[in-house]
This record gives sequence, structure tokens and C-alpha cells, in this order.
Amino acid sequence: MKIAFVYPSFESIGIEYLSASLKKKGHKTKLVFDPCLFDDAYWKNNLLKKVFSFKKYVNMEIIDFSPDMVAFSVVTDRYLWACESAARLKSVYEDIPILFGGIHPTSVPERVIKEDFIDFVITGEAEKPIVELADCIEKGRSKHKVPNLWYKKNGKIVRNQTNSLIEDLDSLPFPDKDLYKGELNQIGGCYNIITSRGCPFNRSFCNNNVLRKLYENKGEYRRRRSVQNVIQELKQAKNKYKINQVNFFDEEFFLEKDWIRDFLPIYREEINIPYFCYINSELIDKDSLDLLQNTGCISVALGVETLNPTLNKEALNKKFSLEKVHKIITVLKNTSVNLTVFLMFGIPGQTEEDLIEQIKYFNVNRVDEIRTFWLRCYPKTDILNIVKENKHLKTDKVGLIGKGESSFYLGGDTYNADFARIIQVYNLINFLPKKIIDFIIKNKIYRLFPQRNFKNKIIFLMILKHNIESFFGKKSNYTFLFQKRYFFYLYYMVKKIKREITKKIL
Ligand code: B12
Repeated sequence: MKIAFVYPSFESIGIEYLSASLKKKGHKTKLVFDPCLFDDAYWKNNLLKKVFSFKKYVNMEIIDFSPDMVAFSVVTDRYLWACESAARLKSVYEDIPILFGGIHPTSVPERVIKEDFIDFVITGEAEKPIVELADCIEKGRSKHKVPNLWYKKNGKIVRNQTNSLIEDLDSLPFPDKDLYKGELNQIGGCYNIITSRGCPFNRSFCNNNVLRKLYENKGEYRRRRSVQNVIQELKQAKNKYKINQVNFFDEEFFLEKDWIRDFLPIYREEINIPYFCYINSELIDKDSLDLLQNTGCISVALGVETLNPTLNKEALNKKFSLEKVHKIITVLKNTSVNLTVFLMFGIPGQTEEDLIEQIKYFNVNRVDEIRTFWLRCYPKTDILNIVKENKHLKTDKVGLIGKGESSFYLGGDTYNADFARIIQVYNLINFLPKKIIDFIIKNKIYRLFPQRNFKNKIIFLMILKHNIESFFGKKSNYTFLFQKRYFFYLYYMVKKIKREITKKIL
């Protein structure tokens, strides 16, 4: 049976896992990719979005493949995009079954399955369920035993039982990276990998608190692949692709200390490709910082969210120690490991003073890059209760969240114009001298700044600055991911122009 996966904007390790499981059982898969140029969190422009739209190719590519099922992997911010694409397809090809899965349908399956153009929803980990569904459709069997499945029968919604979590992650086939052949992962040679599933923490803004509820009493939530299994995947990848950087996308890469102590030296020995990973200040000690430096890490991202301990504890349900964060910043400053810090805005209870105090801290304790995000209240996460309770969000906005209709472009749920002006200063810290930032703060010049985010223009200047610096031999790698995003845009803009020209000539 033939299954087409439709996905926007990024590589998805999730669908690569599903594709590998389907192929293993003899099914054929294909990716239909929409780069969503000028329509993502990096860059939003309505005119350019139209000019460089890939919408019409999405349907064309699906139909060319003549699939037996079309599968959409959906995060909340892309739910409307997925609905629009699925409805467009269904209006022309009524008979193709459409399946929705991924974190948004997992969070609100009862809402998603109600859409006319969606035939199936699979919640949670879907390696086994998707193969069983494909088998059932192929053989014309009843679907009542397919785990995690929601479907419609005689106008009624049916919900099947939820499977236990996959106990042994090593039992899964390696993600099918060939799915993206010819698409973005060919650019720049990044290899994205996940070595674990599940997170033991329960931060109020994170979707793990939704998944943990779904899988209550259904097996160990946090799981990790064996060191050898991960090394094996990377060895195979190294032989097959040209890789310049490995990105460990695990949420808690340093959680199992023994695992890390085993893994990183072997990685250095046998793989030896510069790598990126996320770090958590609560899990990083001196040993870990040494390991990072000695095993080829070129870049880490640290989710600080806010320097205010009360906000971290009460609104975000997150452990926080300024001392630990400070230590990481000071140690990494003099190393070749670049440090990106994630900060969050629009947290219930956060004030202008908080933000200004934070600027003062980061202006003195400079990191390689500060990335700013608005707090997003995703469906069924605990933060929703907090924002509802203290009326941090307007009630109509809370209603829109489950429908995936709140936008992340201009800040999303918790956007606040005064904060938006201050955020520009955070972006500027990335490349203006300390004295100028002090001057802006002291004289409250930020109040004159536009509230519209000009982050991508600043990022462009940052890349330029760091390219110049690296030309003169200074360490410079931190804009790595962003540089790739520019290549990505260039690649797909050229692809679009080529396609349009070919069409005109023919
Ligand atoms: C790595 C990562 C990224 C990477 C790569 C993303 C990617 N597409 O793979 C980067 C840095 C690019 C990224 C970007 C963003 N991310 Co992110 N990311 C993650 C992270 C940490 C791991 C994802 C992963 O690879 N998991 C491992 C794979 C195996 O699991 P999986 O993807 O969930 O897939 C399984 C199931 O969901 C299911 N499944 C998945 N797809 C489908 C499809 C079908 C048809 C079916 C049946 C089943 C199914 O089966 C898969 C295998 O079991 C998750 C957190 C998490 N724990 O999942 C957040 C997470 C997915 N990201 C999140 C967000 C918000 C974003 C951004 C919007 C952030 C931003 N403001 O820009 C962007 C946009 C992403 C996009 N697709 O457009 C949220 C999504 C919340 C939500 N409700 O939508 C998450 C859940 C984190 C959180 N806040 O809790 N992200």
C-alpha cells in the first residue's frame, strides 16, 4: 500500500520513524513537502508567501504518487495549514483516506476527528498503529483492533484502546532519512537524531504533561536507546550521507549521567562530527561541561525562559537556579562551544521590570545568541489553567487554542505590545556593544521601537557580523542553524522559479 506523508517547513523525525516501520512491512511511502516560505516563525510576508507558494504542487505531487492513504503530521501551529491542505485534497479526490497524527491531534483528538475531511486520527506513538491501519485498509479488514485509532463508523466516532509505550526503543528501525531525499536535509549536511523519548519534568507549557496523562499506567515514560544503537545509526548515516553537523534533538540529553559518560567518548572516537545539543542548567555539572568541550560539541541551547525564580517556579513549574545558569555562561564563554539562550515572554505575572533586569544581566554576561519566544499555551497543557485562572488571556483566545487558531507569528497567545518593543533590545544585544544597550535602557529608548518584530533582519546582520569575525579567525558558529535557514530559503525560491519557468516553456 502507498502512503504519502505531507509535512511543512522542517524535517520531522517522527514521520521518518513511521516511514521506516511502514517500509519494513512492505509498504511504500513518499514525502510531499511544503517549505512554507515567508510563512513561518522566522519570516512572515503575505506578498512573498503568495509569490513563493508551493500549495499547488502539494496536491499535484500527492496525485502523481496515487497514494492509498495521505498522512498529515501536525503541530498546533500548523493545524490550520494541514486542515486547509487536507480539505483542498478531499474536495478533489474524495476517496483518498486522510489520516492525522502528531502532537496536536494527540492533544485534542476529539476535536480533530470531527472534521469532515479527516477519516482517521492516531494518537501518541504511532509506529505500530500506522502499520496496522495500513494493513487493515489494504486487506479490507475491520479497524476496531488498531490501537490508538479514532475513526468514524455510521456517522459515529469510535475510539480504540491506547497501546502501551514502546518499551525498547532499540527495537525500532532507524528513521527513514531517505524520505527527505532531494529536500532540505540535503542542504548543509545536518543530521537530526533523537536518542530518547519522554521527559520526567512537568513544565506547565510543555506537551509532555499531555502525553504523560495519555500514557498513565502504560509503561515507563522516559526511555533511552542504547549507546550502541545510536552509534550504529550514526555510523550508517556517516557512510551514506555527507554530514557536517549532528543535532541531538533530545529534550533532556544529559538526564542519564552514566549514559552520557559512556556515549560521548565513543561518539568522539567513532563518529567525530561536530554536534549540537540542548542543555538543562539543572542537569549540567562541571563534568558535563568538560565532556561537551572534549567531545566535539560546537553549540548548545539552554532554555532559561526567565531569570525570575518565582515565575519559573509558579507559572512554569520549572526548577531554576541563577547560580547554575551563571556558571554555564561563564564557563562556556572561554570555550569553542557556542551558547544560545532561550528566553520566554508573556509569562503570567512577568513585568516590564523583569525584562529590563534581564537585559542588564545579559548585557554584562554576554552569550553567543539570545533567542526570544512568546509563551504559547498549547491545548491541554497545564499553563492553560494558570492563564484562565488569572485571566492572563482573553477568554475568546483560550477557546481558539484547541482549534489551533491562535497565531504564532506576531507573538501568538500572549503577545503584548510594550514587551514586543523591549524584545527588540534582546535581539540587539546579539550584536551591539554594551554601552549602546546601556544607553537604550537608561533612556528608555526602547519605547520608540516598533512593536513589529524585526528579528529576521537582525539575524541577517548577525550572520554577516559572525561571517566577518570568522574571516578574521574568531570563533563563530552559533548562527549555524540560521545560516542553514537562509540556504533553505534560497534553495526553495530557486526551485519555485525553475518550476514556474519550466511550466511556461512547456
Ligand atoms: C526536535 C523538535 C523540534 C525541531 C525539529 C522539529 C521536527 N519537526 O521534528 C525544531 C527545532 C525544528 C522544532 C521546531 C518547532 N517546534 Co519543536 N520540538 C521538537 C521536540 C523536542 C522533539 C520532536 C521529535 O523529533 N520527537 C521524536 C519523534 C519520534 O516523536 P514525534 O515527532 O512526536 O512523532 C511521533 C508521534 O507524535 C507520532 N506522529 C508524528 N507524526 C505523525 C503523523 C501521523 C500521520 C501519525 C499517525 C502519527 C504521527 O508518531 C511518531 C513516532 O512515534 C518536540 C518535543 C517532543 N517531545 O516531541 C518539540 C515540539 C514538537 N515542538 C514544538 C513547537 C511548538 C515547535 C515550533 C512551533 C517552535 C517555534 N515557535 O518555532 C517549531 C515548529 C515546528 C514545525 N514542525 O513547524 C512543540 C509542539 C507543541 C504543539 N502542541 O504543537 C513540542 C511538542 C514541544 C513542546 N512545546 O511541548 N522542534
